[in-house]
Parts: sequence; C-alpha cells; structure tokens
Amino acid sequence: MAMPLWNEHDESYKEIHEIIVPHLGHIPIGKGDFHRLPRDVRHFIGHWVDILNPRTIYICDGSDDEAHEIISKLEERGTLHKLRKYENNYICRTDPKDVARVESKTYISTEDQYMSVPHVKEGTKGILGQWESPEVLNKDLEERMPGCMTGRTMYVIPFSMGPVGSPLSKIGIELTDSSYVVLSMRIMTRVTSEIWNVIRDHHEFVKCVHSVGCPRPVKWKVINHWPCNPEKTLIAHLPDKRMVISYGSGYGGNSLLGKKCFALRIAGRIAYDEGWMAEHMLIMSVTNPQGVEKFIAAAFPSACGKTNMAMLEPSLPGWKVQVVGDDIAWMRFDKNGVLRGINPERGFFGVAPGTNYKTNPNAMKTLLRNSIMTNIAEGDDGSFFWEGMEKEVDPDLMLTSWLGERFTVKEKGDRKAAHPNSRFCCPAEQCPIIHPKWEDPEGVPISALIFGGRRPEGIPVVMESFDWKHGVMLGASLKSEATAAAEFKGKVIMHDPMAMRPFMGYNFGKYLQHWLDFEDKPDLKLPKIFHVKWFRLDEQGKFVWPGFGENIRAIDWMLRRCDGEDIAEPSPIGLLPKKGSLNLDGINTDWNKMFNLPKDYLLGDIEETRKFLQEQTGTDLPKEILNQLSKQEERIKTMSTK
Ligand code: O2Y
Ligand code: MN
Repeated sequence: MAMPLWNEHDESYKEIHEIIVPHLGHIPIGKGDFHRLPRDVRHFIGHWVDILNPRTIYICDGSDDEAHEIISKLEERGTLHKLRKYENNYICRTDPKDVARVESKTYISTEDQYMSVPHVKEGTKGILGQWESPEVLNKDLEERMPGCMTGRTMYVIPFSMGPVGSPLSKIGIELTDSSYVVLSMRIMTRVTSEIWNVIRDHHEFVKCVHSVGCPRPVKWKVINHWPCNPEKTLIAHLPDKRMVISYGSGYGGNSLLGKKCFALRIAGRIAYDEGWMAEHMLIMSVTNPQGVEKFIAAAFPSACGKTNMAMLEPSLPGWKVQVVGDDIAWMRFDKNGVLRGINPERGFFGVAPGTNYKTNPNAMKTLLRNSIMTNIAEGDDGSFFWEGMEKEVDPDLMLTSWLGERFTVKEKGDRKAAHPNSRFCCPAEQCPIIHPKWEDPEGVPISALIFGGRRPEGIPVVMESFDWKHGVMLGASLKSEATAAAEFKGKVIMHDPMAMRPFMGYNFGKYLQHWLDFEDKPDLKLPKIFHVKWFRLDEQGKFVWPGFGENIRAIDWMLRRCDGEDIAEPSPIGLLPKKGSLNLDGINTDWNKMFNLPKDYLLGDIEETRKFLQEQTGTDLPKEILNQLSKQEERIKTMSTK
C-alpha cells in the first residue's frame, strides 16, 4: 500500500511539517493562534490541511461569543432558525437523505482483521462490526478526502469526553467543515482551550476528521442548506491509531464524532487495552425513602427509552432519581475495587418523537433553552412539535413539518410532523434532576448493572443473574425490537448483544472475554447484574407492566437485592422476585403474566441465541458463554411444561 492517507508519522513529513507551518500563512487563520498549539496538534492539523485544502482555519475555544458568531452565520445562511418561543433554541432541517446513523457505511479498520471483528461462520454476514482492510480503506479515502474542504472553513474543535482533567476522561480533536457540528459538539462535549494544556501534559488525543463531502463550488443542489454527500458516506475507525475519519454525512452519530465513534467504538478498544469498560449505558442514581442512594448503569439498545429511564419520575412516594448520563458510561474499578462510572458526554441527543410531559417531563424541561432541534416540526407560535406532543398543545396550532408541509395538529392524521429519528440536543446541566456529582472527576460508584430490551415475549419483567458470568451471558443474549439506524425501519426483533451491536470497535469475542475476566480479579467488588424487560405483552397484546415511573418498583427490588435482602428465588433462567417481594401497591398487574416462564419459548430462544452467537463470533466466542448457555438450557429442560 502507498503511504496511507492518515499516516503523518514519517520522517519526510517532519520536514514537510516545517514547510506546512509557513504554508498555513497562505491559508487565512480565521480564528486562533495556530503556532501556539501543541506540536502534535500542529502536526495533525498541518497534515490534514494539506489533504483537505480548506479555505480557512478556525480554531474553536468553546466560548459563548464563538457560538453567537457561528449561530448568526448559520441563521443568515438559513441553516438554523430561532424558535422564538424559547431562549436560545434553534431548529435545523437536514437534507431528507441524511437523517440517521448509517451502519452499513460504518467500518473498523485494523491490520489484523480479527482485532476488529470475530471469526464469523463461513457464509454468515457479520453484524457485530464491519472490518475494512487499511488498503481498501485508504483507497476509499483517497477517492473522497483530497480537496473535500475546498472553499470551506475547517473548524478545529478541542474537546474532552468527561470532565476536563479527570483521570477517567479522554481528549479528542475534531476537524470538521460543518458549523452545525461545532455547535452540537459544544453541547455534547466539553469544548475549551484548556484542552491544549491537557495535551501538552499528556500528549494523547483521539484524532477525528469529519467532512460533509461537498467542496465548493458544489456540483449538485444543496437541500435545506444542509450540504452532504449520502452516496459517498463513509465512517471509518482506526482503533490502533485512535482515529476516526467520517465523510459525507452531517447527522448525529455520523458527524458528532465524540459520541458513538469515539466514546463507544474507539474508547471501547482503549478500554480493552487499558482494562476498563466503555458501554452503551445510562447512569442514574436512586435514593430510597430512607435516604439511601445507589447508582446504577443500564444498557438498552438504541431507541428503547434509555433517556426516559435515566430521567424517570418515580411513582412511589419518597423516592428520588437523579441522572448522571443517558447514553454512554465509562467505568473503571478504582484502587478499592469499586466500579466507578462517568458520563463522558455533556449533553443529551435524544429522540424527540415520543418525548412529552408524561413520558419524560425532565427532558422536556431540559430542552427549553440553549438547544438545537433537528428535523422536528415548528408551530406558528415559534414552538417545537413532534409526535407524542399532540395532547399537550393547542389542536389548532398550525405546524410546518420537517418536510415543510403545513397542517394543524388536529389535521395531522397519519402524516409525520417530525422525522421518527428527529433529535433534541440540549445541555445536561439544564436537566432539573441532574445529579450534583455528574461531573465528579472520580466518577460515581456503581452498585448494579442492568441489561434490557424491547421484546414482546417470554422473559420476566425483572430478574437477577446467578453470578457475574451468568450476567455476561444474559447481556450477550440481549435482543430488541427497535433501532435508530437509517437501515432498519420495521419492528423486527434483532440481537443486540450488550446493547453494543452497532457500536463495537473491536472483536466481540474479545469484548465478552474482557468482561468475563473481571471475575478473576479477586480484589474487585463486582456489581450485581440484572435483566429487565419493561415491554412484556400478554396474549391479548397488552403490556403486562405499566413501565415509565412505575419502573421504580423493579428498581427498588434490584437495590434491595444489592443490600442482600432475601427476596429472590432461583428459576431456570435467573433469580426471580419471591412472590409478593415486588412492591405492587396501587397498580393492577398479574404476577403470573409478569413472571411465568414459557418452557418451549425459552428453549427455542436459547437455541436461537446459541446459534446466533456461534455464527457471529465463531471461535472467538468464550467457552464460558457456551457453558452458561448449556447450563441454562439444561435448567430449562428440567422445568415442567406450562
Ligand atoms: O441517528 C443518530 O445519528 C443518532 S443515534 C443515537 C443518538 C443518541 C443516543 N443514542 C443513539 C443510538 O443510536 O443509540
Ligand atoms: Mn444510544
């Protein structure tokens, strides 16, 4: 392979570097002092300026003045539009071809294929990450990157995932030609010039390069002032190099590279190398009426209500929930063996439809100011609107849908006012129930890990794993009905092991072994692992569990288990609540429907899960997972048929 595009560490480059610096003199520095940046950063920028050929360079400092300047520019251009009913809230509509993460164009590239993906069974298409060889990736990038920022400003965004300077945090720099990305990264991460000092002290940073793929003059019609290049979209991860290169999409997870690309895929690999965990999990604290607080981390597949659970309003009196994070948890065992977690993000990038004052009043209150809403509808009174808000607004409110159609709320019918994957992006600190320790550099102590999914049949509302290994197997067996990616539209049940299927940055077999290995470290205080399913249906298709704020009842049970209360009994698939041990006062539920174990379903399910894991992970599947599956199957076989 010729020198790969991303490789800036050769001797000749060092010489060129000295030429590039003066050469930057010809490229106006729109803002910031390039020459005062740390040397490695100058190298990184200089290298990419040479390839991308931007018109000017803008070094971000994260200040409010900077945001105002960029917002004014985007308003002038028509990309952003103020929602006048609120303070500093903006709406943005994308090209309708650029509305979600694109899993099929997302790749992991390492010299060794099996560092990125498992040995899938021959003839099977792997769904736990896509590998591309460095040679092919380099070719793909050579076709896309050179000159792709011609005529555009290249923003340099220094950001920290996690509180700046925390031992649990990591630094990144994103080069992007999208000012929408700059504004969103300001909300979702900590963007500040302090980062340069952290890099001077520690040197390490994750390199993120993003372009919408529309050099000027653009050869096609730009829709909604949203430049993008969907036919050529490519989101590439180079975990060995701690690098992400994204091209063609300006949307969400494809372009806000601190989020899924860095905080899950690259950080996942860093965590593997360094002995910690980067997970698709919310972190919340729960305080019982006696004033005892515990923190839990919970993994749910995309679009399964993680944000709602993280901000739950407990239905039981005297309980309090506070949120630390709604999507990603970085967790590490401290010197006392306690698992401590941080939310590496600084904002919420939540799915708008379905969010309302009933399902998530705290999210609704969080997004009343300083937020950016993408692909939602706008009311003529300058308000935001999306599906799920119908009962909370005037039915005569005239809307402009995300596609520009005009209708009132009551005329809407089946038409979509907002895109199903439309998003709000708002600062976490504005959440009325943000935990006072949400930015604690030490992280918060995690007492319980929860896995859950949205699937109609079979699995009980709540159960506890027999032990750590069994819990890892339960996580690996996770399935769900929903996803936020562009490719999946129907309500098919998909495997989403550990809720990480779209976010794996390295071989899933090694990932499972990494989890299992924690059990062998005697000094660690391993949290209990639970499985929940809020969405169980009965034979009539009715939910057997009320969900939302009532989920506190299952959480109460789990936390009492963490305190060692004798309220669980073994079943073939895990420890279930002893009858009567779940607080069901005041709600109408049928214990049997919540906890019955349909033998045939469970046997079929375990067989199918084993097949899936064997096909997808092949020889990389840890023996212990197979062992756990076999033991579970044997236990189920001994059940009497119901
Ligand atoms: O569609 C996107 O680009 C965003 S996906 C997303 C955003 C916030 C939190 N989680 C997700 C996800 O897909 O899990
Ligand atoms: Mn997510």
